[in-house]
Formats: sequence, structure tokens, C-alpha cells
Amino acid sequence: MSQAEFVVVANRLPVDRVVDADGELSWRRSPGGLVTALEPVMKKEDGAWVGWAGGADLEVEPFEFDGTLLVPVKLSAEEIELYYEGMSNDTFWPLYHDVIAAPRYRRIWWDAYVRVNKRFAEAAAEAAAPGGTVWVQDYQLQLVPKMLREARPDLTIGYFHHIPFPAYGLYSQLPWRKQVLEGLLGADVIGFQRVADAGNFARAVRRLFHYTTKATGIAVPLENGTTRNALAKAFPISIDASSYVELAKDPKVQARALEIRQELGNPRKILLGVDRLDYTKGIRHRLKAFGELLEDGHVGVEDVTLVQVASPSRERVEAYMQLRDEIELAVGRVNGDFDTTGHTAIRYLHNSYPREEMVALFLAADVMLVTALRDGMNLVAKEYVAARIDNRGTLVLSEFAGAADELASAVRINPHDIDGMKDAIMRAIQMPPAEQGKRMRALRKKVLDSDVAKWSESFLTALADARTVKAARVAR
Ligand code: GDG
Repeated sequence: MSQAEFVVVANRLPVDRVVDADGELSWRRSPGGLVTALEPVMKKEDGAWVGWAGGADLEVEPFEFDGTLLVPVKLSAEEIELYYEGMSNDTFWPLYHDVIAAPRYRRIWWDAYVRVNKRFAEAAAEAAAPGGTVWVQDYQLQLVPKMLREARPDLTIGYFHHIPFPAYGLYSQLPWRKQVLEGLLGADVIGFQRVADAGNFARAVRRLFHYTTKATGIAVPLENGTTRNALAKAFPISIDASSYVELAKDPKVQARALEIRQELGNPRKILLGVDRLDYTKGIRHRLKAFGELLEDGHVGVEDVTLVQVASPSRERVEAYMQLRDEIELAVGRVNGDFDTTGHTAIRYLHNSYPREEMVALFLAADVMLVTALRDGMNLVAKEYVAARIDNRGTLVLSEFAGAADELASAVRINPHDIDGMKDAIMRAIQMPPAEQGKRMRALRKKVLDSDVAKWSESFLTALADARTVKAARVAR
């Protein structure tokens, strides 16, 4: 296998496996944000991407796709259950999102997590050229940086954490809290969404290892008695904003937006929520607030409709099954109480849609509700803003989403404060066009100026700087 100067390591490969009616296998580029973010970099760098191909026990040899070498990592059905659904999605995910759901600490999950991280690290070590650069993605692979550094000290290693890093009081619950920090500290650059996440990480390192930290630098001791610098810093992720602008300009998408309004019975105002069906997104809190506004008579179904897209997610994890039941019960209650034959209170869509349909929904919506209880960034907030080429519409944004750091002109809410959320929703519904325009222009400037290309560029520049420092150290 040829080796690459630049290697991305992520839980999933950037492609989905499709089997057609004749049983013929092919690969299709997956629609995810990370794939879009890294596409230009991968093309420029002649890179490789190490990841799971989806599915159990798939034996797939490395192959070329769109100029990138894809290196599949095999997972057994048991490993998917223990490493992915268990340790990643039922331990790290709830713990790192402020224990909104109770994390479960199971030793057999951890053992599988270590084993699978090792396999990813070995595949990356094999794929990377001497002196190359490796960029590890997200919480499923927190041990990879250290494992990789031990196997290949010549490499420059970056890691980006897409989800929050919790305060020490919560993080310290983790039975393997030291091993995870050591794993992450194997990287030269450790990127977070918010300044607060990088701060929480540095504090955990100080508490558990007593290493010296200075601004964004952490002095990691080496065996020879000296230290090396690991950079732990915020690099807020973004979207490919211009692709949303293009879609929003498309007459077909605009016509579809009008059609959506008509299909809903032309309510005066449309509210929209778009989320993976996840307990971090605050969907129940949102439904509660909207249900109370109907109950109080502040809004009526002829006037206002809430469209909630809840795309299916992690359906084999118990907490997600339970959440789905709770949400569907709440939607059924509100609709049962308030629907008329011609109008619905909540149009609930448990489904995934093509990007064009999402943008049509953004254009149809007067108010976008992002009410996450905790969220690394929340790209939906940025997508809504990018799509509003008419400078209209209002973004209601939780201060617990990373996006709140940048999107200061949104109507900010604390989703735990139901009365506060109700007031904010009413304010958004009644906001005069001039104020909408003023806020939206400020939001759009922010999102269009800092798009995802800037994000990857700034991370990779930090990584290149680390590489230069390393080269100088070796030369000495
Ligand atoms: C994690 C972090 C961080 C959703 N439904 C459909 C659909 N989507 C798209 C959205 C958006 C993406 O999925 C979701 O991204 P978010 O950022 O909102 O949330 P997570 O999935 O939790 O992502 C998060 C992110 O990583 C990146 O670092 O921002 O905080 O939790 O792009 O539009 N897309 C389509 N159909 C759907 O039905 N096409």
C-alpha cells in the first residue's frame, strides 16, 4: 500500500456502501459535514482516510475514491455494540453532554474501545508516510493520538473534538479519566469547539497530572526530563456556507419553500426545528414551550405551525428508543388537543431528507428553534443563517450550543427556563422585519466570513506550525 503525507482518521469513512437491486456493490460519497469540510484538503494533499466502512465484519481492501485512498477498518458485530453503541454513544456521549442522560460505565465496553482504538491507530501508522501528518477526529478515537505517537514518533498528530468537553466535576466520574487524557495528549494540536471546552480540558490535565499549562499550551513531560508543547485550543467548526447560498438561490428550492407553506395551510408564521433525534437537542423542552403557548392562547394553530424534523439516530441505544417514545407521546398530545381538521400544531417528521428539501424548509421557516441542552457547535443554526439570502427570519439559539459564542445576534435562550423560552419564541414570532434584517445581516456576515474552509485551514496551519517546531527539535 502506498503511504500518504496526510491522513484523516475518523470513526466512519467518507463513503456509504450501496448495494443495488442486482446485488452490485458500490460506494457513494456520504453527505456529512466533515466530508465536505475535508474534501478540498484531501484533494490537494493526495491524502488517505482511515475509517469504518459501516456494517459488521466487512472485509474490504483499501481502495481509491475521488482521488483519496480509503482504508477500511473492520468491526465485528460485537465491537459495534461494545465500542460504538456502548462506550462511544452510551458512555462518552452522555458524560460529555453534561450527563443529560446517565452515562453507563461498563468495563467490557472500555476493553473493546481500547482494542478498536488500537486497530485504528495501527491502520493509520501503516497509511502515513515518514514525517507525515495525521488528523484524528472525535470522541470515538480519543486513545489514537497516544497510540499513534508511540508507534510513529516521526508523525505530526492533530485531534479535533466535535462535542463538548465537560467540567472537571463531571469528567472525573469517568473510571478511565487518566487514560483518556493521556490518549488525547498524544496529539500535538488538540482542537475544541469552544474556548470553554479547551479550558475544561486543560483544567482536567492540571488536576490529574499537575502539568503546567500556559494560555493554550500544555507542557507534556518527556522521558528525557524535558517537555514538549501540546496546543489545546478552540477551532469552532463551520459549514460550507456558499453551497447553502447557492441552494437558496435555486428557483426550484424557492418554489418548494412556497409549496411547503401551502401544504401547511399557509399559517402566518412557521417555526422549525431540525435535529437528529437526540436527548442533547432539547426537543422535549421545545415541545413543552410550544404546547404551553397554545394552551395559554398566545398562539393558535391557524396562525402558527411548528415543523419538527427529527432524523432517526442511534436507534439501537435504549436511551434513544425511550426519547423517541417520549417525543412522540408529547407530539400526539399537543396535536390531539389543538389540531383542527384543516390545521396542525406540530408537523412531526421522523425522517431524513435531501439537502435541497432542508434548504426549502429553512426558507419556509420564519423562526428557527435551536434549543440544545448541550451541543458542541450545532451546524443547523449556521445552515439556517446561510440559507436566509433574503435577510429575513429569526434564529432562536440556546446558549448551551457552541454556536452561541459566535452568533451573538440570535435571540438567546436558556432551554431549561421554559417561561424564558416561551417569551423568546413570542418575541421571534412578533419581530418586526427591520429588526429581523438587522440581526440576520450580522449573523450572515459571521457565518459567511468563517466557513468550514477557514476552519480546516486554521487547524492545519496550527498543525503545520507544530511540525516545524518538531523538525527544529530533531535537527538540534
Ligand atoms: C456533531 C456535534 C457539531 C439533520 N437532519 C437531516 C440533515 N441533518 C444535518 C444538519 C446538519 C447535521 O445533520 C447535524 O449537525 P449538528 O451540528 O446540528 O449536530 P450533530 O449531528 O450532533 O453533530 C455538533 C457537529 O458534530 C460538527 O462538529 O456541530 O455539536 O454534536 O448538517 O443539516 N441533513 C439532511 N437531511 C436531514 O434530514 N440532508
